[in-house]
Amino acid sequence: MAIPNFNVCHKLELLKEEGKSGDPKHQEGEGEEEEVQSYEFQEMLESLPKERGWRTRYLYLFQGFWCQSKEIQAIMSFQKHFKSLQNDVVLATIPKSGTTWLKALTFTVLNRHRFDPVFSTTDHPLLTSNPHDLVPFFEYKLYANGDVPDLSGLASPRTFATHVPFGSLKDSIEEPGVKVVYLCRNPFDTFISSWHYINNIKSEAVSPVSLEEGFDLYCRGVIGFGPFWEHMLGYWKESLRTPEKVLFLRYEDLKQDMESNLKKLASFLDVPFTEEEEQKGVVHSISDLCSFENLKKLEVNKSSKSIKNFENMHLFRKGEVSDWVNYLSPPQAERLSALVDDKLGGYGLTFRYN
Ligand code: PAP
Repeated sequence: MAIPNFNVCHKLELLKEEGKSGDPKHQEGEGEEEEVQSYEFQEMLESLPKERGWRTRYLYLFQGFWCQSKEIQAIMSFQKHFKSLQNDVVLATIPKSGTTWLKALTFTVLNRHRFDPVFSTTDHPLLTSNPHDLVPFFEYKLYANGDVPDLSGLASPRTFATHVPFGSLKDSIEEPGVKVVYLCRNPFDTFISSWHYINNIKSEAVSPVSLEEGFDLYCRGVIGFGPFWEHMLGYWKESLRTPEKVLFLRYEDLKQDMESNLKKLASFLDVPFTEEEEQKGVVHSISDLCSFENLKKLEVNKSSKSIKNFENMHLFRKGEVSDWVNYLSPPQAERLSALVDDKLGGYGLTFRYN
């Protein structure tokens, strides 16, 4: 199978409307490339509540979650133009909860008859492509920069990814048979992973976010695609309401028992492992191929960029559960713990921290 290649049909008319309504304004965006925007978009942006951003000057409260202006443009384009098809698969996460891992696993499970993970020593796409190249994000790849991609040539099941909360995704995936896999990670590790990542990738023009400042923003819900509790709850509730449509997985469970979670994933996607495959070691091979240790050491994950401006190497830091204990003070841990209990405790959404 060729690695997906997405042709751009046309630019979203919302963007880059130079000449349509006078001089277009420029996006603020400390550390980001300047981009020409329409007055309509700029006006809409200015009407939104905003807070200090983590790697751009501002985060805006859009459709009830915090995100950057470029993400808003892409999400609007996605919401307007994307048409789901039966059997589409959408991988959903809040950033730093194991997106890269989930992409690797899902791609390998769905394509295992083309690319045998048991004999994958040299020719499996994961060995030469970062998982983000194999399963594209709606908002960072397909619909980024006002692009409207031609997705008609993609083989079924088409597999996509997103960070948007369920409320902003649901209208786009109404087609029967569309499946969503959500990967959730405990908020403590997700915060620490986000804090490291953002300070690694942010441009020098943006002042670093200290641990204290980042922690306070996180606890107030101000993080990309947050508040984290609303993101998690949206998918959690939907997984309880329509378990055939939304599968809710946990990072910590994958760490502890990859094989049974891989079986759960394959069954949910209607491609369960056969007994013969299990005996042949397919499940085990997928787990090995997608492991943190294996992916981290690959050249493509050490030296390339799959998403503009983001070096792949920063996607593979430690890959552990409970690294947060090395960073958060006891009062910080207490504050976050109380917040998690308060926001999620009543819904039966619990986490393991070791
Ligand atoms: P993204 O949302 O920007 O795509 P995402 O992949 O969700 O990032 O998160 C990266 C985290 O997943 C990192 O966690 P850490 O900072 O605590 O180390 C990264 O190490 C971890 N990760 C990446 N690949 C794997 C993997 N194969 N197995 C386990 N963890 C992984």
